Amino acid sequence: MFTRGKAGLTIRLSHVNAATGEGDVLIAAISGLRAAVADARLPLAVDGRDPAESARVELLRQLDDYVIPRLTSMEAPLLAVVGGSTGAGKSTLVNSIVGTEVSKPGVIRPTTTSPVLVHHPEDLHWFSDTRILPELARVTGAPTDDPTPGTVRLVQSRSLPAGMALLDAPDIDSVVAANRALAAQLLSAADLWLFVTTAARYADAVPWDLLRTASQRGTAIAIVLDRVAPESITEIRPHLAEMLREQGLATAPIFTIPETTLTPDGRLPAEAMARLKAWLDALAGDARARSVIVGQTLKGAVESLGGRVEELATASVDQADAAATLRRAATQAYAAANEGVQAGITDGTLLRGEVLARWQEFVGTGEFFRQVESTISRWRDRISSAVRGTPPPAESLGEALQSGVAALVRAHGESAAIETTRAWRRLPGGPGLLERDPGLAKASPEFDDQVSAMVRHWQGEVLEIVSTEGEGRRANARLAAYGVNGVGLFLMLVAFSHTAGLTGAEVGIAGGTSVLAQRVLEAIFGDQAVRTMARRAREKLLIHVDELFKEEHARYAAATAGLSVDENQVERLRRAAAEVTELLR
Ligand SMILES: Nc1nc2c(ncn2[C@@H]2O[C@H](COP(=O)(O)OP(=O)(O)OP(=O)(O)O)[C@@H](O)[C@H]2O)c(=O)[nH]1
Ligand SMILES: [Mg+2]
Repeated sequence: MFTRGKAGLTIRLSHVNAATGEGDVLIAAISGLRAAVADARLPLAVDGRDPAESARVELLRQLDDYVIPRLTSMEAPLLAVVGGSTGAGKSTLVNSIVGTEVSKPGVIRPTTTSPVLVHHPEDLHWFSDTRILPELARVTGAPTDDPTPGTVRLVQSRSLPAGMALLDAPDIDSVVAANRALAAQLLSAADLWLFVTTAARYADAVPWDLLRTASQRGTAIAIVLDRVAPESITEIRPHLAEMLREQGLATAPIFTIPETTLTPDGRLPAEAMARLKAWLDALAGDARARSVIVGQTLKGAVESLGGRVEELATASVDQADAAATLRRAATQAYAAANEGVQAGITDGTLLRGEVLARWQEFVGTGEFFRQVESTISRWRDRISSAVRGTPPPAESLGEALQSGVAALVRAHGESAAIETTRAWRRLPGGPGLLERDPGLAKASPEFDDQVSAMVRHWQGEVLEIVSTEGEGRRANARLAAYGVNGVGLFLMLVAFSHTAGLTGAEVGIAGGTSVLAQRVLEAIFGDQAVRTMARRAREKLLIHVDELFKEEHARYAAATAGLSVDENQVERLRRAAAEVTELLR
């Protein structure tokens, strides 16, 4: 359907739906592109996201409103959309061309809020269904003063030929945002823009932004310079022509309509719009000329797809990068938490404070330390009685260890959440995610309980290590004497006891603690076995901590993944665009 000729690319309109299937291939490729664009998500509020999202929506609309319907029905009438600033006289112009009041002109700005599409009665079927502008409901009948948002009014008129329709659009630079958006949508659905501006407004910025875009997309444009005082025509027209040239629109015809008194029924006198009318009549009477215009605009729109989709792909890359950076921040925070716990259980921290106090209670006074070497039986008795549960110290020591370990894990879990939040506040897209899920600012509500349960479970495992190691050994008898629970506590202490990090008197006492506990264990199991058991106890704890942190960490990964920023989005967009551009070669 696109062939390379002397004049570069031309569209052979008649072949689009021909049996060759050439057109169908392009339609299929563009439909694939549409799906990729529709599925694309830009959920993270990073720089440039908002314009990229607007461009995505606009692209999707143009595909639905224009490119796909036009490709699938090249024989549909040419749609000329009359656009421009409010009060430029668009509705007046449309009424004047048609010869009846099809659209209400007005003094209150903006007047036209929903579009009016004028067509020949024979062309009704082209516009009554949702082939183009599927989002707008069709209404018919005489124009009313009541606003009818979300509709397009269909008006039949025999003053237009079959094969050409005219649409009166709301203003493009409206104070009403919905009007503006609708006008832009309508213009991107046009085969031809009839751009109405006035002597007073022709240099305004908004229309030129739109004209520039249209120029880049190769849209067919004709300019109507309305309401020019006859004496300034010679000044304004060349200036406007120069501006058009600068924007690559040198070929756009300019129709000047001098300021006149309107006829009593509000229409432009015939002589004022004679040139425009003649041009439109010529177009209306010449199916080939119309198809050239349709072909030009369609070709421009199709050729613009590659670049526009690439912009969306680039914005998607930014999204993926931002999501990866956010995820990395969480990963780092939880890695630090794991390291923190690991350091905390080996640097002796756990043997401070409460644990130390309970240990002292457990083993009694300094006398105990002095006597222990020689009177092992005495202190064995002491421990066995403690383990049988009557005196509280063993339990208290177990609890102190439990809450010490739990506090350590909690502190690092909490600070990983806080650290991740702090990082996310500064990172692109992060604040939005935190707003959406305020729970991310802290550890999960279940975390506290999970930590307690995990530590209890681990203490059970330590007892298992002790009883497994004791099985079938001579040690078994001694183990029975001290009790598995008591020996388990000793093992926990040894697992946590390194003097690094302790200061002053604590070193002596904690050092003594571990030495004493270690001696007892070695007496039961032998020194090599004690080292292995202590390592296994530590490892098991660290594995459980890691599992818990993984769950905590997963919330942040889920927050970024839950946005459905699909990893393949970039590739899918680029592949779909490449399929279309391939066909244009
Ligand atoms: N004297 C004179 N008045 C005009 C001319 N064109 C439009 N008007 C008046 O200017 C006002 C605005 O004209 P409309 O046709 O409603 O303008 P519009 O561009 O459709 O405006 P919106 O629908 O708000 O975008 C109306 O009161 C018209 O009667 C003209 O060429 N000469
Ligand atoms: Mg109007």
